[in-house]
Amino acid sequence: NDQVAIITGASRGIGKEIASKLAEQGMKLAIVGSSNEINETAKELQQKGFPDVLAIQADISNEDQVHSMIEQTLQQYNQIDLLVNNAGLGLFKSIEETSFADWKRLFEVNVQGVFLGVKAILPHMKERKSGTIITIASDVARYTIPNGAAYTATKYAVQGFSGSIAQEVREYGIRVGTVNPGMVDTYIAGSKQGLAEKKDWLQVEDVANAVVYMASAPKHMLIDEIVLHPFVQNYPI
Ligand code: NJP
Repeated sequence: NDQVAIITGASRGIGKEIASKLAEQGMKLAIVGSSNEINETAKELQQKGFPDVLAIQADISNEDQVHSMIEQTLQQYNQIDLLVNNAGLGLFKSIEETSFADWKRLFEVNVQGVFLGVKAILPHMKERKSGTIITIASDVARYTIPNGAAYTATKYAVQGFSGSIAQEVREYGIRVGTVNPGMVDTYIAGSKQGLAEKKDWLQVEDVANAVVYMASAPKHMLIDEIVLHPFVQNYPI
């Protein structure tokens, strides 16, 4: 398996586990995060026995940095087979507590970041007539939650974006899908991974396994959406 994957937001949480599971499949990796933590995560993965891990410190809401992230990966590996748009911010506040700055930052990272990544990678995938793009959206992209209006709006946005481009690029052999988890035990919105009260939530490997399943589907098969919840999650539809 000489395939190459870029995973955004891979310094911790779901993205880090996706990186680990894809490496176990034999994929070469470029892992992206906006802080220096990404370099530590790359070292950890290398120490686990995966030498082909390129750490890229980039903010996915910045167009130049996203271009550079794709270029650095191509320089290192010459090809990119899979883009996992995983980086995202959570915000769980009432609308009164949500500032316009909060709203804008959430859209910059969760929506603009996905747009920029897809725009930057498509020329390469189109040229090769192959590639897979998986976006981690959310189960909130199918319903609504109180104290999550801005977050929910960003996830509806990427769901719509992803569905539209899936149709545009299928003629190039490019597959596009979303993985939509419910509550996952991670660091989202200032939380900590491993807290006792989250032990029955989805675990990062549950989401990573879904990504591996989607990414490794045979060429004739398109899995366009996977939705997964913890059994304990009670949600309105
Ligand atoms: O989040 P967390 P999750 N540019 O906070 C990075 C979705 N989801 O694993 O930049 C580049 O543990 C950040 O690194 P750093 C969720 O919406 C989750 O839970 O250095 N990278 C870190 O590596 C999101 O789309 C739940 O701070 C940026 C990573 O992103 C995805 O799952 C439920 C960045 C975030 O790690 C992963 O979230 C659901 C930027 N501008 C959907 N900003 C859930 N946890 O319950 C942040 O339905 N990062």
